[in-house]
Amino acid sequence: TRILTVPTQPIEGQKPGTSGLRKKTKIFMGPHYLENFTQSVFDAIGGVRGKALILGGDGRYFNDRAVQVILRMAAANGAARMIVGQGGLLSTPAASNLIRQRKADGGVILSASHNPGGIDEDFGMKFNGANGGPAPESLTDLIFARTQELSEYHILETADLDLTLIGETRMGEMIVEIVDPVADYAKLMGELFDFDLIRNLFIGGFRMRFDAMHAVTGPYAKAIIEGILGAPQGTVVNGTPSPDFGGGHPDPNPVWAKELMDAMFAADAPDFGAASDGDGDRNMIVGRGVYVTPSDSLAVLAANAHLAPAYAEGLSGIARSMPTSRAADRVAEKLGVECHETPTGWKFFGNLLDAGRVTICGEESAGTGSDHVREKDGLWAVLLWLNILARRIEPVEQIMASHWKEFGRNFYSRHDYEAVPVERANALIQRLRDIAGDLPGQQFHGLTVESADDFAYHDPVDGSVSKHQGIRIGFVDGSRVVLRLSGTGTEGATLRVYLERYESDPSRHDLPVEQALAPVIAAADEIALIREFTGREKPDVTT
Ligand code: VG1
Ligand code: CO
Repeated sequence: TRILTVPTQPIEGQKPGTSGLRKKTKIFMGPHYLENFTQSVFDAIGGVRGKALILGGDGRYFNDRAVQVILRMAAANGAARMIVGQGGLLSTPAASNLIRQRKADGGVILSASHNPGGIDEDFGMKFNGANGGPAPESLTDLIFARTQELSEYHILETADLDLTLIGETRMGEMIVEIVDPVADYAKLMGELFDFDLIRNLFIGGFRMRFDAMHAVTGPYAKAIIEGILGAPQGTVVNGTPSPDFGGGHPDPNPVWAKELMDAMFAADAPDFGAASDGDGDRNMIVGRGVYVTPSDSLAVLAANAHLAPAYAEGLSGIARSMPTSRAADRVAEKLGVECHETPTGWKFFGNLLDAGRVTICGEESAGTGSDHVREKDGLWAVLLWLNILARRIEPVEQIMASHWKEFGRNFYSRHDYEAVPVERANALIQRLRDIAGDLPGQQFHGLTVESADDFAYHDPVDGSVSKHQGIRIGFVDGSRVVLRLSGTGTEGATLRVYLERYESDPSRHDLPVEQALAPVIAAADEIALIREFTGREKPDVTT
């Protein structure tokens, strides 16, 4: 083995987005691309000499190659130890947990999450710090700056390492420890929830369908739900991770998890359905004949968390990303705990969690989690739901109805316009920034604007400010429209329009969502000129 120092040049566009760097797989496979970014991460954290890092990914195409390259570079840069998931696999929450359990200096996670995988699809890489959470903006800025001045990287000339056998081995001077990706995570879940109670639920004939969408949660769900909790074989479907996720989008929403939706709305539907995304940090919850929106799921989990052992003493606070519906705020108010509104992306919850100011966090995009790790956690949300169902012995539909009765219902939907030309999407947002100040007092489709701004977040823990996080338009009746551009896409721009309307009257809680939101949808288009700017008559994806 020999350490090579390879001359290189900055590569344009290596700017981490909402959740790490995401690009077309072929771009990541291009000359020096992965190497440049990896070296930039190592340099930005002050080098890796003598450090221990966690490494793993969601198993998508190029995961296996990238792991070998990163190991060689870590060895060449003097890392003391790399802890790698067997086969190069780790779900995002399991990686976060390992960083914390093993007191590692951080971790590298290979994933483009819910984006499709394959040689013609997407790949991604993100860095998490010693607290187990995604690098904050201050660090991603440093990483990006480093990519723009990089002139060389270091890599060990050596053969690939066999990652199939659990145990310790070496690469050059560096120790490589290959671990079971599931074991530590399953143990943590057993400490948080009442597994005996859930086991009894299944013994009593409760039926569930967990759709792993051919992604990384398959092995986790099989080990925990079918293995430890004793659900019948076949409860977990699409449970073997594949490099292209079976050709689908591993995005757990009613559009991409249609197979699960169909099963849950069929005559012989199971009691409970759930799905997870590519890297296992998102969750989708469906009852028999009822889809639970992620915003509602966050509110229900927060209101019922005390039914699970880990949260029996209550919550310190609740945080949600700005576009997430305000259903959780009503729960926080009732519980008398802190409530925070943060920009989109899990990295913004880190400080609040570290400071002990919030216990549960969530995003409208199907991410929910707690202070047990520093990432959103798909299977955790599913297990908390199971724990609540085992305690309440009520169908999901009834739990939703009584929640809305108690707190009112925040009707909610998200409209995505994908692959919009970047200039047009930027122009739409810029125009809204320009007119926001004049909107209050104006009427659109019977709705009077109360407030409008471009959201800026002031982190109450470290005082940092993050500007331009999305346009918020609030109406006098409590309805709201949020517009922002996605930071995870790899083609053109994706415009996300988030629509919300509050209804306190229980006799109106059964309205179809699109009907309840109709005036808000119309007002959004009139204010933002969505059709005009995008050239589209309707959204590509509605969730
Ligand atoms: C999307 C979601 C956001 C989530 C992010 C990463 O970001 O909206 O809530 O945190 O994906 O999730 P954006 O910028 O495209 O709206 V994951 O599971 O893709 O790591
Ligand atoms: Co994800």
